[in-house]
Amino acid sequence: MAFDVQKIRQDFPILHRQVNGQELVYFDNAATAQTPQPVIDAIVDYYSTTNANIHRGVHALSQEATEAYEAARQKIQKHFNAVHPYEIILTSGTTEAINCIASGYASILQPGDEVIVSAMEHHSNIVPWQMLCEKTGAQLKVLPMLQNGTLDMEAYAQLLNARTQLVFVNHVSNALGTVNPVASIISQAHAVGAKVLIDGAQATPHYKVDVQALAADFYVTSAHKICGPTGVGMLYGKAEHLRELPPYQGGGEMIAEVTFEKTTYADLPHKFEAGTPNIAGGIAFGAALDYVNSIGLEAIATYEASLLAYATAALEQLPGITIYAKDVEKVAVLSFNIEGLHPYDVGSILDKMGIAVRTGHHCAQPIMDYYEIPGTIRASFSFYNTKEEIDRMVEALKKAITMLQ
Ligand code: C6P
Repeated sequence: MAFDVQKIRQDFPILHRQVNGQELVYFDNAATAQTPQPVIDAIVDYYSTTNANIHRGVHALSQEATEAYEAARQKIQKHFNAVHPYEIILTSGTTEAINCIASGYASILQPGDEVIVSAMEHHSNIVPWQMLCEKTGAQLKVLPMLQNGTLDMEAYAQLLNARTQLVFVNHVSNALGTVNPVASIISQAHAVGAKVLIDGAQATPHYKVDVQALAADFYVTSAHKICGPTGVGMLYGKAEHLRELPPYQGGGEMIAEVTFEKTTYADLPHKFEAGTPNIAGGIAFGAALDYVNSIGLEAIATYEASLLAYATAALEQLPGITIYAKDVEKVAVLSFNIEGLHPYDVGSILDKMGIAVRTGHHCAQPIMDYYEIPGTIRASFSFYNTKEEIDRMVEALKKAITMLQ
């Protein structure tokens, strides 16, 4: 079936609104993707017909809500090919998923242990590990990046040793769009007995990820990057690793038995899911995966690659442009600067013309430090964007250059 972008756009109500008197061009998909009608319907439907607390009630609503929530967990499990549904912990997002693992290893790591974090991470995949190292006395080693926006895999091989306990790398860089060789990163880490957490926040909107094929120990993402709602995400962990870790938070539903002398914890996944979760969010996360699967992630990747090629060729014609990580394997993210112009000023002018891009360090300051720049302009595309919208951005950039230079 041909990829019909105009038909797909009909599913996204927000794409038909105006911003600053112009039809919206939404190129900030790496920050959060837009929400299609079936996902909005799933949320409205849940609150209209089913709203109740889960895992707690004997009454019909509670049981229906529990079934819908657990069905969503199973959809997520199948989508990412986890072995068991209980290997999927529903969190508030990528950030909480990473913090959950970092908090767990605080009681496992010892002084002298080493952990490796890549130079290309979002702050969410840096700061929790720094905090972990401060608590445990473990040492944080940085896997460096190269000028072309890829990771220095020779340096990685040198960094790995018998003291390495954990490695943290994103599957795709949010600031550059680079696709990292995570299967090789994982297998090399396993060869020295280290475990790997992959931050998949920017990969999962574009690729079908198979956690078993990757042999990932932990894989995390946020629903809102994949057309789902904000405030819900996934922590996948191999059951044996999750069982080894202590709970992240204490509270209702994560216990087996509570007395003042001793509390015992519930089995997976509940051990890591204290308190009332984002029930509607979890159900809508499942609906979002159904939605992207109904289009097909392969078809999405092919279409987005054509947008990236088109936009790269068009932007290259602009005077004074620098595109970061240009000739490497990438998702549809263009991070660039225009000589003499501050990214913020360019972003503000684009906004006046109804075009949403992100500017700044993109919560990945070490990348900006590496390139010695204050930030970039980032246009991140999704499968509902069009070449005509890219033309509009290019025209707007030409105007910005004239106005600001
Ligand atoms: N990046 C961006 O504009 P949360 O906020 O928990 O849903 O996701 C955090 C996060 C972690 N890792 C990566 C690779 C990410 O891209 C993000 C979110 C957005 O790039 C917002 S800062």
